[in-house]
Amino acid sequence: MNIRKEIKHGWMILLIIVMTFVGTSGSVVAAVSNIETVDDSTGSIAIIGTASPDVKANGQDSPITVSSNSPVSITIGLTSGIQTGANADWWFVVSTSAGFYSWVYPTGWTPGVVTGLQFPLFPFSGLEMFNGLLPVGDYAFYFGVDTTPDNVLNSPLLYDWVEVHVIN
Ligand SMILES: [Ca+2]
Repeated sequence: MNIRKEIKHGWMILLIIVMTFVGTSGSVVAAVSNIETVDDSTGSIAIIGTASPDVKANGQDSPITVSSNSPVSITIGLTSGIQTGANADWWFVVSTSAGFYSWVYPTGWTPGVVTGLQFPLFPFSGLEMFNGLLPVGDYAFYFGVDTTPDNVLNSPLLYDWVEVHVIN
């Protein structure tokens, strides 16, 4: 009698395990379609999110102050995350005392806020967009991507910026 009871109990546990697994695996599939996870070298789980642009001035994220005879290097990078391969408008824009300028493929720096190019998102880092002297003034360099590829600056827009202050 006790043995039959234990067998029945065992089947119920197995059934619960199977149902939990089926239920969880459904949730996992749903989650993976939105968020991918990766096991990093530390053994912890890192979440791969949406695209994250990065722009640096002389290797720094924080505002820099330089003299007008010191060259400024502007580098950009992108963590594309789950949006890798998504077609996007790319924006490389600098705000100056003389207005906005945009880096446009293949022309180069152009007055106004203009799409740089349309291209699928991919991960990269350390791409130099500018290296040279800047006249005295305040600048903000922006790098952004929006995944509505229509040559219009619109949402969803992801961007980063860095300030450069040039003094005598
Ligand atoms: Ca757009």
